[in-house]
Amino acid sequence: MKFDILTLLPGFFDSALNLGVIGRAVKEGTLSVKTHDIREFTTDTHKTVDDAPYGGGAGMLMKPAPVAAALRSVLKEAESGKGSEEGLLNGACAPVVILLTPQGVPLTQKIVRGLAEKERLILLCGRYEGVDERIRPMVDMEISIGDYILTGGEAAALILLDSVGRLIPGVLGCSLSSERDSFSDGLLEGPQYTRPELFEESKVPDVLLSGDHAKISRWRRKESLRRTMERRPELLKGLKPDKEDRAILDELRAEGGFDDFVK
Ligand code: 4G4
Repeated sequence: MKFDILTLLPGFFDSALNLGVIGRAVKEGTLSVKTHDIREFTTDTHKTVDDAPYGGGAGMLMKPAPVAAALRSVLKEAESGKGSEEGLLNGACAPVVILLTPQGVPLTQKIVRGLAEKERLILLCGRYEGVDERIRPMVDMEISIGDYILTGGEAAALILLDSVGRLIPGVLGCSLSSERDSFSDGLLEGPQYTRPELFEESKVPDVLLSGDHAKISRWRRKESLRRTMERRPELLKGLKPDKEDRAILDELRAEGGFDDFVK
């Protein structure tokens, strides 16, 4: 999977792309990430990337021309096949251009899964008060990482890259761990424990030490459902409970407090 990041702050990504699971995947070549400095696509002597909004008002906007030139440069390279395995003419799928913006579609694990199927993502990061409206038709999707404002799209792009990158085969050590975690089935993870067995008067639940794997699985499922009911009851709307889930949900209801959730 290849990521191209269009930004005014390429240095923003230096540490994140060299550390941890993503850093290793980049070093091994499982993920390829290239930053492109939008300022390098200016044509004036002062390398101007921002300007005041027409109609007046506070703040500045990103000028459209450097953004458009940066985008076209990356798209042209993708078409020629450089930086991807074969190039567009040899059957590769077209890169998806994504603008990170508070006005975008809210990012979910479902969207993350869809993006992980693409072979190339181009992430456009806005600064100042945002980008000129005429850039919008040049992007395929607008994505928001949540209902809050950042000083730029870079932090949002990193979150998108991290969430998509970890689903690419070979990025996580164990291929099962991305399927097993929170949201793979739309539920929250229950409590988890590691050594020691006793930590500051608090003991690991006996069932986890029992060696009875059927019992452990059922306990984990119950705690996952309990935590989801307590913290994110709206997530249970998407649950398709099997017979065992129904039995567990009945138990949780009997234990009290959750009458409103799930039929
Ligand atoms: C584009 C338009 C994304 C980019 C406006 C980006 C929050 C998110 C930006 C802006 C961002 C998000 C300056 C508001 C950069 N803030 N929630 N800031 N702003 O995904």
